[in-house]
Amino acid sequence: MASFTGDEVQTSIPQVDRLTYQSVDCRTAMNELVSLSLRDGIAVITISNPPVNALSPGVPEGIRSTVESAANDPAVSAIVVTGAGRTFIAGADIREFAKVVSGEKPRRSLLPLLLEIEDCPKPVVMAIHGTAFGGGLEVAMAGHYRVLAASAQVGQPEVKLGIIPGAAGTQRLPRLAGVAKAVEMCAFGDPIGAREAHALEIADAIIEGDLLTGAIAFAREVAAKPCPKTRERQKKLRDTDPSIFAKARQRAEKTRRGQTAPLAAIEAVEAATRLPFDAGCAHEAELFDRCLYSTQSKALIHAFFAERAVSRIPGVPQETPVYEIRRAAVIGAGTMGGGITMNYANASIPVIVKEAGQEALDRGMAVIRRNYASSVKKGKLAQAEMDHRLSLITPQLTYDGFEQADIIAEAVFEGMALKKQVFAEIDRIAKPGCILASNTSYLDIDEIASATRRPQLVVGHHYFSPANVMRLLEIVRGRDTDKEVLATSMALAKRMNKVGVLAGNARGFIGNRMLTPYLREAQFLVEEGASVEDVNGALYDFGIAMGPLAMSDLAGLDVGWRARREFRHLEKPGVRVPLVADQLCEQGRFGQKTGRGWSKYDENRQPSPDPETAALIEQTARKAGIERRSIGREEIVDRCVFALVNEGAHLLGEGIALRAADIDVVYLNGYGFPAWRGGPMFYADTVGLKTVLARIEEFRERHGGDLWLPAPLLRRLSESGSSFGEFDRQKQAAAGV
Ligand code: 3H9
Repeated sequence: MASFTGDEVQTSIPQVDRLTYQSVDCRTAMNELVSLSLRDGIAVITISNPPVNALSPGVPEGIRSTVESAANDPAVSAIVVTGAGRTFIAGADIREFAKVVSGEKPRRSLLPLLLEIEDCPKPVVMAIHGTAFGGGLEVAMAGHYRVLAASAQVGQPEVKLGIIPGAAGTQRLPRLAGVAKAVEMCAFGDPIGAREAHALEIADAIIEGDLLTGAIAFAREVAAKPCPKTRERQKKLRDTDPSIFAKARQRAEKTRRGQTAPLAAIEAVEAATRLPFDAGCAHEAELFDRCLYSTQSKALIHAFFAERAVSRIPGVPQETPVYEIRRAAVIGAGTMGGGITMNYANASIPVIVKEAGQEALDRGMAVIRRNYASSVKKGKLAQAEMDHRLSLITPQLTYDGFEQADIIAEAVFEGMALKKQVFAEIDRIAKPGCILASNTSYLDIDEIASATRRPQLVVGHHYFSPANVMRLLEIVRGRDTDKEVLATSMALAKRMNKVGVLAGNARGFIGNRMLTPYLREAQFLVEEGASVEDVNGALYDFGIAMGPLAMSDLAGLDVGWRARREFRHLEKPGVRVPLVADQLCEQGRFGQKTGRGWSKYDENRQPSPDPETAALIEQTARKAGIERRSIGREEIVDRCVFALVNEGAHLLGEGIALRAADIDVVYLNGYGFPAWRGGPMFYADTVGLKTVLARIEEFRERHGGDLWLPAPLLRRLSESGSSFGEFDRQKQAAAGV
């Protein structure tokens, strides 16, 4: 047998006590991570590394030693490998990658272990429930047979972490599932369900009822049969259509713009069709290493953990009791209210949606129906599920039934007077203990709460448009908001399949407050001589889903116009403000919805340069005495992105955002910042805070101090050679979360 050299890993895996093992009927050998027991001649190997049975140090060694013991035991006729708890194996331990990249630990290959499993002379049956992801599926494919619980999922999601399968996944999967499906799974990372896995021959059987019982019965059936080795299968590799790879590359260029791992994954699967297994594995390893050491993979791994860290709030422990949300009510059936209503229905929560007039209510419900129907058409939702979700929604013009709601979500027009009026009304109707949530995107949540007698139950739930699609939910903590309300909001976000991020009560909270200087710089750049297309194009090429001016056109220029009017009194005299957006609005150019804004839009909402806007910009700039010059892409990106970073650092310093990682999660999930850059704060760390600060100082010198005042935290971290990542680590350690 090939040997697995997990040498420096100190584990407590005892060798199976042969005497005890052979002397009792229900024989069990245990260690902390992997255990072996015998059930009537079938060895059962159980991996137990909560929460997701990742292949952390000790697990591969445990599998190896238990497989070896079972293989050598004459009382064993076949082996079942299974996972304890909620899942099979969710993959390699992602935390270990950083240690490998930093040189703290050497990279250990799983390949020798997988060969040992595959070369085992007794049939090895992998019994899969929950998820067999990444290294988990790679382990599974090294077994001779795979049986799946009907609810199980399998996948190679490594590309979502900026890497590719690194333990022969790109070599074994095409041999089992066929090349086209292997390319898709390895390059795009989405999992498949048990039925599809069965149809593709990744799974040999689906077990209804108890998985382990079924797997043992299956093992008994195959005990006397040969042990088919995945690596020796050739049938599905033959006559591969070469256009599969070209098409996948095209798709990756389009849907994974800027990312290197999907292309590497395609190359690795392609290698499986050209090279013998061993050479294919060597090629995969080379590509894996290249990806692992890339900044993209560090960024995506940061994003993975950041998304999971946001729910940890100092002072709100995980065991904080939550309010039960059984019924909801939403005020407003407009763009946001409609999306929010869908979020409740999607989470199986019955919801009333109230509008002031029948026409608006009908329009809102028609949009909701259209959105669901479009998901059904795309095959993303079953018709029955659409019907069920619609049945949970009660549209109406009155407050009837509001007294039974556990949460009331307000989504009326942005304006303090109106919000306060609505909150005073719902406070009168709502039952005691009902949470009142405002979807305000800028306004002071404490002032809104002051219109009620229950400020402790008032919270901001700021969704992002389209609210039924965007994953971000900013949860805004008012001065008096109870911790139970925050814990409930976080849990609700999860139920809605969203990521909740806590924000303090500052104008625009996290996301929109940072957006203000970002959009300001985009507008200044066009006033100074860049074209609208230059600005949009530079940030699009940087990786942002949509350039800043294109995004403003999509959101509607009137939205910012309204907000500016609300806050005009806060503008400091003598400080430069963008001059063109208000004029566009005065001319009725609100962006996409009116066909004209920063750009012109055709009936399919395709943009083209608008000479009238260009003339307006030029004329306005000349009148204001702004010097026009040619501006490079680097300056465009630095001015917009470092404006985000500096504002983010202000927010961190002020405690409005808890962690730099929270800001990253906001920008990745709410504003189309490219995940492979990790978010604005992670990106700043990769550039180096000294460089970022120097650039900000340069802009300050050129454009005046008020707008480019470096955040004190940025200066402090830069001067001490630190980073936002380090700031987060120290803060988290101090808070003990
Ligand atoms: C790989 O396998 C490379 C291979 O080719 C081998 C190369 C040699 N490692 O998401 P949750 C933690 S790459 C370490 O909230 P859920 C997670 O941080 C890997 N930790 O639960 C969280 O910790 P905490 C390929 C992990 O039920 C806790 O577990 N595999 C890992 O919503 C619960 O996670 C993947 O990319 C891990 N692999 O979802 C799968 N996975 O409580 C990544 C999770 O401290 N994982 N944690 O915040 C997932 O997609 C989801 O976690 C999963 C469960 C669907 C499994």
